[in-house]
Amino acid sequence: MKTPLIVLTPQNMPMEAPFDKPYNYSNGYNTSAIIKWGGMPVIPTYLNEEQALALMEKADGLMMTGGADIDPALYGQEKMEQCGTIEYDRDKSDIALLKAALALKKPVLCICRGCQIANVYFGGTMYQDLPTQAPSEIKHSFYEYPALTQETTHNIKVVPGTPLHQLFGEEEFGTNSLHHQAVKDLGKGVVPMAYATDGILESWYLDSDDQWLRAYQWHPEMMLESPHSAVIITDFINECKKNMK
Ligand SMILES: [Mn+2]
Repeated sequence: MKTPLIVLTPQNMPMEAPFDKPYNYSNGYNTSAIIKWGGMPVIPTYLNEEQALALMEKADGLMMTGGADIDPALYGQEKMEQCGTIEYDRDKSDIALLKAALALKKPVLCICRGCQIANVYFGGTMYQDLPTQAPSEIKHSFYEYPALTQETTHNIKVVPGTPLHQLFGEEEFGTNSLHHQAVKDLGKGVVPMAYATDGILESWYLDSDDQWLRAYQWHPEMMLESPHSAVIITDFINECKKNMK
């Protein structure tokens, strides 16, 4: 059976002496979800463009994972006080991996921060902080454990005719929600697939005939028992398998 190699955008954890090189890691939900639904996760360190291209040549797909806020300078804004800590090296590495995947036409699954940085890469902008810039009755930053892994926080409305709608045939379903930022202006080719009931973008896909890219603001990989997660992540893994030699 074919098992596609899926590169996960990594995080680096700074360490102190004597282990003074950073640890390279990814959240265990990312690796568990990829393994559960038939892929082989690969976690690199931060990569420059040349290294990212060399790695993606050997891989079958890219998963842009969750994490810290994105540098607002990347979408032409000053950093607000409510914006979180920026991991500049991670921004550079994430963009290098995304560029490489796009150059090689490898399928890309974007989760949370991944959904945001890919939109910024295509020229879009962000709400730096939803509570101050787009107040709503929905609590998008619902981090309560263990609820976040299995329970739904808010509903999303699926845009008819989009790939997400075709996957389920449902117009509305519940998701978890672990974000205080969100997509504001759409980048070039970014097509909405779902909105939260307060109008915040929760999913989009790239308008392209030859590039598969799906983005989700929620965390399907954390909802390991959810039938929706099974379908969303299997959809990505199946796309990666199609491109295997
Ligand atoms: Mn949300």
